[in-house]
Amino acid sequence: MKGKQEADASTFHSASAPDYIPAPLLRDLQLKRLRSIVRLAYERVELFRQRLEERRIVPDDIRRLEDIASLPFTVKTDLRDTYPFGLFACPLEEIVRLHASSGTTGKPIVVAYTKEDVDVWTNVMVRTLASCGLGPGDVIQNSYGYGLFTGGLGAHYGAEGLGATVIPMSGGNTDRQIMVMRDFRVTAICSTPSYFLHLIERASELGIDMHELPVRAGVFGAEPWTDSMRRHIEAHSGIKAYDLYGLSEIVGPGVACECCRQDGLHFFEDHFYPEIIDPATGATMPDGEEGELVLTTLSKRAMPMIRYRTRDITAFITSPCSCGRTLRRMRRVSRRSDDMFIIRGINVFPSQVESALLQVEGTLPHYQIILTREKGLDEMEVQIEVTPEIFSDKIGALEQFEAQLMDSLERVLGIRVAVRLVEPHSIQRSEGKAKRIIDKRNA
Ligand code: DLL
Repeated sequence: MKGKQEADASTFHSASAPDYIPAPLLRDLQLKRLRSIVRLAYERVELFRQRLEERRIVPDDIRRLEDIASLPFTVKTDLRDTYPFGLFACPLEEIVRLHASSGTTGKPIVVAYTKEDVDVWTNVMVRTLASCGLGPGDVIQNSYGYGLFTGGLGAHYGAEGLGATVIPMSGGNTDRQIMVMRDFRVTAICSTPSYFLHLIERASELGIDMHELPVRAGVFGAEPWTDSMRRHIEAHSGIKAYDLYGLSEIVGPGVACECCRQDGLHFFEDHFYPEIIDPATGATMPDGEEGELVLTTLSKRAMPMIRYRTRDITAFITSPCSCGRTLRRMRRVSRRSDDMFIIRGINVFPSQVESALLQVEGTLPHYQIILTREKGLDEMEVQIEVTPEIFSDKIGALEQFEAQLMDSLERVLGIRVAVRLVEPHSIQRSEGKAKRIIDKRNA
């Protein structure tokens, strides 16, 4: 086992070998798998066959990887419209697991796995944890929720496959999480970044300094978070905080993950083919430019996804990574095209608010954005917790601090919005994905 900050490129598990595959071999493998998955979807999924027929395309037309651009997109409503099992490419007899994601409105989307699909998922999660410097001997506390959400079981199978010791905590019961972390000598934790923040905070209330514990790595994802949030987490816990990305429709966690360099997330490209498109036109973006991430599963049998529009906004990093992995990287997903809201004609993303707030010393990374409508006009208020020292300051000093935050927000957003300082702990903590926006406009 390594010391607290010692994960490095030399720490990787043998299952990580495909991470270093030479590019031409990877392209050959991807093309072979793409052709086979397109054929499977064409033969077994009615919606996909219809869409290819409308375009007069047959699976054999896919001869080069670039031909993927001729295939139709799949979108979230396709999953809702075919609820629950309409996009399955296998009979139920071959399906060993179902997960579902509730989303914000209406029916959940349902996803399915064959035994082989679960093996692929385990493989990418083993590689994920290995790329965060973990291996046998590590004690991994898994605080992602177990259940229909893919986080819990995804990380669980990965940790077991890696040969680490896994503690299946699930989310919630915060005091017990901290006791386990200390008493079981946990070396790594998997959770949403917002839940880990809550753990740090609660540990300190209980008189436990995370710096003193053996925990040295966190594998965080399932929600957008910024580099400022990473710095806060690392400074207040002494761990290295890695970013893990995934979504139910594609596999769950394990689509892409950071390595020891913490500079972009490597896609597990042997199983998922990424593209970046212009969300308005659907055209492929020039390499390195920001756009919507589109993913194709190259090996999933139960529910192949062809050109799935994730709504997540990112860009490819074009330079090779100094860790030696040949897998392409993307910048961290800081926002979704559909969590943007418009205030007085200006497009705002929660991640912009987060980075503007955390630039100011004395803020805590707990905030909420409240949207209201008064006399037909949209108003936005940002509530942010501040340190007890700031909060107990004189009124004049508080007003000055508020103004400082408003200035910082104005610099980033281009509009002046209301800020309300609130006491530590007044914003509700999440056990899973944090709720950043309270939209009361249509209430
Ligand atoms: O959140 C799977 C997951 C579990 C990923 C645990 C990582 C760790 P869904 O509930 O289907 O699946 O939500 C997927 O969450 O499209 C993104 O918008 C967002 N998301 C996931 N990971 C990240 C991340 C899981 N690292 C949706 N950064 C995705 C930013 C993320 N957003």
